[in-house]
Amino acid sequence: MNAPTTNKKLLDWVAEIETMCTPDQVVWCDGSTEEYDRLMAEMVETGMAIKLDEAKRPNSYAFNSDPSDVARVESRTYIASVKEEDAGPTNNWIDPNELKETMKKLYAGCMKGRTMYVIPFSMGPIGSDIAKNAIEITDSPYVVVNMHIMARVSTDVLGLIEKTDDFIPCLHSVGAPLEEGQTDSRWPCAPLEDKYIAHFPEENLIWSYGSGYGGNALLGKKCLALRIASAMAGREGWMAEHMLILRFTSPEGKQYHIAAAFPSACGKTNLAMLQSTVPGWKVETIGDDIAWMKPGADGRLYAINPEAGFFGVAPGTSENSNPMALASCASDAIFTNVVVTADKDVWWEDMGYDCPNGGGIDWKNNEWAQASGEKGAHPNSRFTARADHCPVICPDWEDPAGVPIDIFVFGGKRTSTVPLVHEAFSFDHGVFMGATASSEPTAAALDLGNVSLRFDPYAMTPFMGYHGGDYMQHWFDMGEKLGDKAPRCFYVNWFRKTDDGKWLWPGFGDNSRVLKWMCDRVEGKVEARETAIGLMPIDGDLTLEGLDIAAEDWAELMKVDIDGYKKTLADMKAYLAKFGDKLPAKISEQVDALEARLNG
Ligand code: GTP
Ligand code: SPV
Ligand code: MN
Repeated sequence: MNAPTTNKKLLDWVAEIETMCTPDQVVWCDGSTEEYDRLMAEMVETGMAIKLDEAKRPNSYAFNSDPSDVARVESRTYIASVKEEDAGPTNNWIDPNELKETMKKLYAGCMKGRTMYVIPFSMGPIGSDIAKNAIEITDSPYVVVNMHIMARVSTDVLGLIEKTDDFIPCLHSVGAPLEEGQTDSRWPCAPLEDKYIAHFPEENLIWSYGSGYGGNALLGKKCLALRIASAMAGREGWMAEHMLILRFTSPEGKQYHIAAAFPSACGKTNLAMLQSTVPGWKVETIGDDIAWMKPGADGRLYAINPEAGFFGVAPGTSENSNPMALASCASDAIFTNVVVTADKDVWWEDMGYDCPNGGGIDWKNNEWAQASGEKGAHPNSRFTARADHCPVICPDWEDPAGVPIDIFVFGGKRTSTVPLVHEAFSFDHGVFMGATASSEPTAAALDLGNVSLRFDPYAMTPFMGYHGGDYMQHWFDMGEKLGDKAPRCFYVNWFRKTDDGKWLWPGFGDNSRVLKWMCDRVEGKVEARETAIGLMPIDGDLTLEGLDIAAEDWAELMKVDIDGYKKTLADMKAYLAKFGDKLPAKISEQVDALEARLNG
C-alpha cells in the first residue's frame, strides 16, 4: 500500500520496523468508520470478536482475552532512562541499550503471518497546542479498533507530522508470530517472561511487546499520556496526572472544576460522571482517567483530558452506581472479558440484576452458569466507550484551553483508618497528602503480590516516567508557581467498611455531598475543625439530608484514628526512605509536623 505521507522521518521509522518485524503486509490506518467496520468484520470472522445483538447493543462487540493477559503487568514495565537514578525507586530499570538489544531479538520476525497497522493519532484535540502527535505501530486489530475510540485517530495527524517533523513513536506487538499454516489463537500474546512494556523517556519512545491488553497495548494511554508525558511535563513545567476531571455546578450556576487522583479501580470513572444527590448541583464529565495541566495566562492551572474515550472497569457498573457509564456503552462499544449472554448482550457482576437465562459465555470463553458461584466477568473486565456518548459529557470537554482547576482530590481504597474527607492545611500539605496516598491493591494490575497496602504517590506509582522524589519536588514547584491561585487540596476515602464487611458510606452519587462541602470550603461558606491530619467538616456542614446513616457510622467516618495513623506513619517513613537524597525536604518537614500533631 502506498504510504499516505511524504514525511521522511516517519517513512524511515515504518520501514525500519517493517524490516525488523517482517509482517505479511503494512496497512496505514485512517480512523474511518469503514476501517473500524472492516476490522471488526474480520475479527468476527476469525472468532476473536463476537458481534452483539444489534437491537440490544447497537454496533458493539465483545472480546475475551487469553486468561494470562488480563491487566497491566507492572513487573514487566520499564522506565529505561539513560541513568538508573533517573528512573527512581518506584520503577523497574534496564539500561536502554541492553533493553533494546533484548527487545530487538523478540521483535525480529514477530509479525510474521500478521498485518502491521500504522495508526496516526493525537492525544488531545488534533492540532491544539497541548496535543501530542503520535504513531502506534501494532499487529493487533483489537488495538486498532480500541485506539479509534480512546484516541483521535486521523490522517490529519499525518499532515501535522509533515509540518512539524515531530511525532512520538509507539511500537507494539502481541509477540506471537504465525508460522506457515499455523492457526492463530483467539487472543495471541507472549508468556509473562517475554512481556516488556518499555519506555525510553529521553527519546520519547515506547516499545511494548507480548501483551494485547489495555494499558499494555493501547499505547496512547498510560505509556504516552502518563509515563512519557509526565517525563516531558517534569522537564517543561506542566503536569500529566492519573486524574479524572469534572465540572460541578451549583444551583446558582457557579462552576467548580475538580481533578481527582485515585489509584486504578478506585473510583475515578464513577466520580467523573456521578449523579448528584445534592439538589440543584450537577456534575459534567471532562475526563475519567488522565489530566494534562498547564498554568494559564491568568496564573491558574488549566486541565485537558487527552483521551477521547473511557476504558472503564465493568464489574460494579450498574444503573444505580454509574448510569452515565452504562449509557456511554449502550452502543458503539467494545467489551473485554465480560459475560456474553444467550441473547448476545453483555453482563458482569454487580450489574444490578441476575444474568439473563442464568448464564452465558464467561470471560474464559466457556459456558458458564451464574449458580456455579464462579465469577463470569474478570474483575478487571472493561468497556471501551466513546466519551461523546456520555450523556453528561461537559460541552467544553474538547476545548484545547482546558478548564481552570479549583480543587485537587487525592484518595484510595482504605477499608479502615482514613476518614471520609479531610482538607489540607496548605498546598504544600496537599502535596504531602498526595505523596503519601495509600490504597489496598485492586485487580487493575496483575502482579502486586500479597500486599495489604501500598503507598501510591498521586496514584502514579505505575505511571511516573522519572524519579519519584523529583516528581514530588515538581508538585512543590508547581505550587510555588501557582501561588495563591493553586487549587485547594482534599483527601477522600469512599471505601470504609464495618467490622462485618459492610460499606460505611453509600458512595457513588452521594459522594456529591462531599464535593459540595469542598466547594463550600473554597467559597469560605463553612468553617472546619482542625485535627491532627487536616481540616474536617463540622457536624451539620456536610449535608446528610435524606440519607439513612446511623449516628455511630457517621462518627466512625469522621473519626481520626490516631493509633491507626501512627501505624501508617511508621510505614510511611520506611516507604519515603526509599527516595533517598531525592526526597524533598518539604516532605520530611510535613512528616515531622504530622508526627508532632499525632503525638500532641
Ligand atoms: P481505572 O480505570 O482502573 O483507573 O479505575 P477507576 O479509578 O476509574 O475506578 P472505577 O470508577 O472504575 O471504580 C472501580 C470500582 O470501584 C468499581 O467496581 C466501582 O463500582 C467501585 N466504586 C467506585 N466508586 C465507589 C464508591 O463511591 N463506593 C464504593 N463502595 N465503590 C465504588
Ligand atoms: C488503570 O489501570 O489505571 C487503567 C486501565 O486505567 S489500563 O488502561 O489497563 O491501564
Ligand atoms: Mn486508570
